[in-house]
Amino acid sequence: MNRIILSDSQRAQFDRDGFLAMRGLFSADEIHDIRSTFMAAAKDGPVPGLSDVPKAREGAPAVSSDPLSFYPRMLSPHKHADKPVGPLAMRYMHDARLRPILAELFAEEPFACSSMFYFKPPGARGQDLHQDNFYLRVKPGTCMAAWVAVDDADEDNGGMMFVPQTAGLDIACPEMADPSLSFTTEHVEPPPGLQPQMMRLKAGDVLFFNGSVIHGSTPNTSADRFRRSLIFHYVPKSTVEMSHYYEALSFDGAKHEIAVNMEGGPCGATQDVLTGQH
Ligand SMILES: O=C(O)CCC(=O)C(=O)O
Repeated sequence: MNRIILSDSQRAQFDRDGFLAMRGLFSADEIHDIRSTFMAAAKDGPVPGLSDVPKAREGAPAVSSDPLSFYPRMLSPHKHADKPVGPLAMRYMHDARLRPILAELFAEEPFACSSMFYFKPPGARGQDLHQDNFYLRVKPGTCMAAWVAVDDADEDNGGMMFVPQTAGLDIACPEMADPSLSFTTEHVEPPPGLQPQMMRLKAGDVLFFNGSVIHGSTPNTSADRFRRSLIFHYVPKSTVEMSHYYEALSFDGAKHEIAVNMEGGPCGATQDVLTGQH
């Protein structure tokens, strides 16, 4: 496939690290629209069928003091055509600026398969280091995220961390995450000698990363800065199997049947074959 978007150095960075920040892809007006539409959806707290309220766990903050109890992430907003977030998420998931970048990174046509929105208010826990293809279970190859910064994101408000040079790693069986720091339960330890690095992003930047890269986010320790993000996942057209939680849509909106991956996964035969949604 011809290179049409990425420079040689961007391509080399993605090939080495498995992640790449494309700066200023979305305008301030677009980000304002995304932010205000999701904030309006969340104004009365969790929305049944859309919000993913963290489960009570030993060591996690009490519901009454957990900012994520009021502002949990929203899963698959693009499937909610009856709410303003639905058409908005569907439109950006199929945005014409994302497709050629994804096509170049996959070296083939991308299919969209998931959307999420993270509010991450001040005081919220982060998401411990993990690999996305543990959840999406794409085979062969891997998935790709397009992570849209809806606020400036850095070390103070729970920015994104990536472990360089993990683009080609196998999917590991995770350890248990610290519930006081992470609202998810998985932790993947970086290989010896490799350290997570914080990305500094501006609202409107888009991070692309593949499903093997070890990444996560820190707690939001700021006093008053939300760290919102609109996140999409894609699979290459040649995908044969993936988790039953997802369905593939081409950029023209057509649905494509992909078989369910029923293998035991990296934790062995005892792992629930239907690993939870990302
Ligand atoms: O936005 C975050 O805090 C974490 C998101 C993430 O790790 C992911 O989408 O895979």
